[in-house]
Amino acid sequence: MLGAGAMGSLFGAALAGAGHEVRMLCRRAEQAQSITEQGLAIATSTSGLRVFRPAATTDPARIGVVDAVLVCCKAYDTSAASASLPPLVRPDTVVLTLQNGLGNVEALSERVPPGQIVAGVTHQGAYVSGPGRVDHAGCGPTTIGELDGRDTGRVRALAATLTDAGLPTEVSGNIHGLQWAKLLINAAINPLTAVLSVTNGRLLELPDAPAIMRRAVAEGEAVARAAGVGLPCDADGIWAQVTEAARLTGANRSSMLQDVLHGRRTEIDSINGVIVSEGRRLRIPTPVNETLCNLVRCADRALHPGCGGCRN
Ligand code: KPL
Repeated sequence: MLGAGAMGSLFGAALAGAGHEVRMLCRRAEQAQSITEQGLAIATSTSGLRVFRPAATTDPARIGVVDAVLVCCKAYDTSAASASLPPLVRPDTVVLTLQNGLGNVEALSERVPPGQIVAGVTHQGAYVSGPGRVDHAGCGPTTIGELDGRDTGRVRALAATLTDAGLPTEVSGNIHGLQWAKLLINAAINPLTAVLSVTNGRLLELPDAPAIMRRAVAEGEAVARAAGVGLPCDADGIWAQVTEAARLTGANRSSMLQDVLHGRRTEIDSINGVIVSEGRRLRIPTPVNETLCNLVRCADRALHPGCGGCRN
């Protein structure tokens, strides 16, 4: 697992629980030490608190080559994190990105041949609720696929492995379209939850919030279509996916809300920021997404005034 945040911990713990040899590659030594000594505690409403014990280190050379690398770090860290890949990868290692936002495949391609990269989107909801503890707040589906849309044995095997580990995963021949669809879901949910400090489910109950979300999605959809992206459905279908994602992960604090609360840099540039920059390139107006970007930066600065631009 490249990245031991909420999502990396959830996937790593599930795979370890299913009997796979899992190695968590952490950025910080204290994090690796905590996982090694205390394990990863995953809390769910159905099974309570369970502790899993994957191995953890900060040194990729101590892991050596692996069958698959699951990349779960923040989008803005992908380039730096991909420097850890060479000791882990042999010619048949699959590198699966499950990250939010766009640009991750390109960043990973700096270190790994694109033919070894597989992309995925996950609608799992999880957040770090304490040191070494993750709350699994919503079990949405995960979809993975080859970048060129081929149906391959390796992608089917990976999907089966994740499904067997309790992370329901399907295969798609249009993963780029699904990445954009997920980007639109994140563009609708993440910035508003971060600015309003509410869970994903609460967002839909607030007056005006759904209308803002719908406009953010409509702008993103126009940009995606102008860029020639094969979105899996029309605007109503995408909106249905947004509400479904908010419902399935209703108790979850979005990753962007967690980032703002913990004073971490957010992924706003890789989500709404991509809609704005692609919109500029294609001459499609994106005022709502631009405002959401501005608001997230304001919320971040308001909550952490001392940090003088160290994050966004
Ligand atoms: O991907 C997510 C995120 O928080 O980044 C959603 C689907 C909104 C779940 O919280």
